[in-house]
Amino acid sequence: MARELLVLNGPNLNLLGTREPDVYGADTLDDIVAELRSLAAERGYELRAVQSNVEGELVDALHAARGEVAGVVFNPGAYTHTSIALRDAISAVELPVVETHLSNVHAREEFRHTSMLSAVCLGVVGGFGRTSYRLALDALISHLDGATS
Ligand code: CA2
Repeated sequence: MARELLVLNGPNLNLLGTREPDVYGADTLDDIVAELRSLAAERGYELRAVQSNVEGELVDALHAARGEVAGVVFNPGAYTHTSIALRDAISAVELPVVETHLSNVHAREEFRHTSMLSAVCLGVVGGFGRTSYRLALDALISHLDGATS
């Protein structure tokens, strides 16, 4: 298996850094991906990054990742709370996926408290802004490299 990882982002995350900085921070998605790329490189992994506002394109990106990458850091955006299609895709591709959120969804509206995806993910990280992505990447690589702590 290639030492490559996918960072996948869902709807509206292309707007990061341009609106609602109080909720989602001031960094752009490009800033976040650039930092993750360099952290991944330090640990011997290449990163590919995909963002889409279209549910089916996120499904396609997961399918395309199968056999090509070792794992996925995935912020599914609002599809977290609604998408059985993404849940089925995550199950189907049999890749370790870390569900990742900038905000603490449990401290927000009730409709954000449910995730369709968490049960088929390796784990969930949220509430730490861009640090959530760093923590998710670290956890994914530690899992892949067989770290025990
Ligand atoms: O906290 C997260 O990362 C979320 O996945 C973000 C989603 C939200 O629907 C989830 O409940 C939690 C929303 C992403 C919207 O991104 C924006 C970025 C900048 C400006 C406006 C929206």
